[in-house]
Amino acid sequence: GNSTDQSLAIIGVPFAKGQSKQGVELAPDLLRQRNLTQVLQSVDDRLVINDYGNLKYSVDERLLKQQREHYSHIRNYADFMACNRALIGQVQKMLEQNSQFLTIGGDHAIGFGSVAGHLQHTPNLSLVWIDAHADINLHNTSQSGNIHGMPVSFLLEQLRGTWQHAGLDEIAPNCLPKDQLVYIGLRDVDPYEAFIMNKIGIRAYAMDSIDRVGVPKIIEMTLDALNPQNKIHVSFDIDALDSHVAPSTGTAVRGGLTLREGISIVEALRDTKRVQGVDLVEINPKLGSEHDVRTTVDSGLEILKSMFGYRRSGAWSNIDTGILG
Ligand code: B3U
Ligand code: MN
Ligand code: MN
Repeated sequence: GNSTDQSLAIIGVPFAKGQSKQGVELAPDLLRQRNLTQVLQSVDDRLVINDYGNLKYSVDERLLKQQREHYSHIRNYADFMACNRALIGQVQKMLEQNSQFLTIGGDHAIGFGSVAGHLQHTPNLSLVWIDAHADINLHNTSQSGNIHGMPVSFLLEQLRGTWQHAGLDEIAPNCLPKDQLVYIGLRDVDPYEAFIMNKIGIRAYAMDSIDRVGVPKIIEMTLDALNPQNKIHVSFDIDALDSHVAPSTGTAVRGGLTLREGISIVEALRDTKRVQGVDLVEINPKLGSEHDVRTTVDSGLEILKSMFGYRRSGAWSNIDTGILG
């Protein structure tokens, strides 16, 4: 389409090697089965939606060598890098052809490639990471060895030096300054992660601050912190939501955002008209009962609807207003 058209690119990334539970790779196709495109289309009938299918990648000898020599203590480093390298290219291509993109995981390891690809296209970017977890471990602080707990450390200017053998300056030279990152929803942060965040001064609205001041104030502080000239990337881990509304996920944590709080937050971000990239990750259709899976997917779809234009108060911008005579 031409440049005045609003168009949304969708890419599925069925990557599950950032953690140890099978099933999270099934989410992109399950969301499609649940009519993702039609659901988003029903929210905004002027939006052109282009589904690019599921990402493919291949691991090469160079990455296997990096893994053997430097990162053998974390699981699946070579697969992680190969997948994210492909995703970085894919996101840039999608943004050349569309005004917005949506990445569907897969686990949150793909947050690296999705945001890094976005940064290569749009260097002046702000990132809102909505998650129960901070995902900011370094290769030498992670207790689990799971790389879905590390993607943010690959993105931040102040931390990428800790990945000195990963060739980040080649695959993703543009990185994120720490003052353009805001976390929302945290409630399961490792001690080393808390230390790192505190040390470099990262803005994080954990569940206790949400309890103290409420979601509207958290939204206000988030928007105040982000450069108003920047586009926004929203990386939404479904486990940010309370485990009652999102039970089918690898590391469900109780005491999370209600669905309404999640919707409020993404509505406010959407209303800035600056959201250019979105991730929805960590839905695992193999965990829990059939009812749990349905509940989780329904919650994910509600979040995406609000992200891409649904108004709970009703929309009347595109109707025949002559009806009342
Ligand atoms: N911080 C822990 C746990 C974790 C991170 N992300 C999820 N779980 N989903 C880790 O493994 O790094
Ligand atoms: Mn996460
Ligand atoms: Mn999480």
